[in-house]
Amino acid sequence: FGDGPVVLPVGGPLYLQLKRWVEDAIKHGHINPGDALPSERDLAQRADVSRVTVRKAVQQLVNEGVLVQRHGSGTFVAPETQRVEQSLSQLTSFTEDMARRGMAVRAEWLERGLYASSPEETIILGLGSGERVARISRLRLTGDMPLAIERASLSSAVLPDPMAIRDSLYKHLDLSGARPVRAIQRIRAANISEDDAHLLQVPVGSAGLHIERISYLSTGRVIEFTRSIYRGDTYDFVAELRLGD
Ligand code: 16G
Repeated sequence: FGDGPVVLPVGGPLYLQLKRWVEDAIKHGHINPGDALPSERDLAQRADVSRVTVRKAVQQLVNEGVLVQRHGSGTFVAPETQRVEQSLSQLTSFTEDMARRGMAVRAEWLERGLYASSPEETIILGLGSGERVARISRLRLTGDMPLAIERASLSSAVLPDPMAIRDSLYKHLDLSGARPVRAIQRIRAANISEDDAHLLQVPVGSAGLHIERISYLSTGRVIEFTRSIYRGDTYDFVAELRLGD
């Protein structure tokens, strides 16, 4: 951001002028993804505006995802996100997909245990009366970057001890001879809700992909019902199409 005076573009309220100045500096490559923003006091002095004006401009840019705030270390130009290509033609797990790309995976557990099932889970998973459901919800990350939130439900008959899963659900199922062999996946556009946006570190209401996967064992039994929110700024889902008969 240099250290000279900040010359604001003219027109409109001061905070919008400052906001535009920051946007232009990024657009013209004067500042780069990952660069730190000068302190509020410094910017206010250099642009000859109040700190309240700086705070308002910065807040809007944070809400729009142009800047990111990290507790204790300041405000930065948002890093450019690398997009991930995900094939839609193969039944793979998140861990396998990331390993193939050489990306490190990590999970933060949001929920894990056995619960009384909801009517929807009972129907989709074909649960017997009184049969409990195993729920595992995770924030899935590569390094520090959150990619998706996955909320999976499975019958407690196939997953009696959800606490025993170490990292990969499919690996765990594989070891117990219950790896799904087929799945139906439905993808829909969604605006990311406030709670999920917070976890995914994206602005509230930004574009996401809502994905529902119902997967089956070779016996035809439904084994998994998972609802996920993937970041729209990160994922491309790709399928190969062939001319039909
Ligand atoms: C994928 C699946 C999810 C499955 C998970 C298992 C989608 C949208 N979702 O992320 O349904 O539960 O893989 O991954 O593709 P894991 O074996 O790494 O836990």
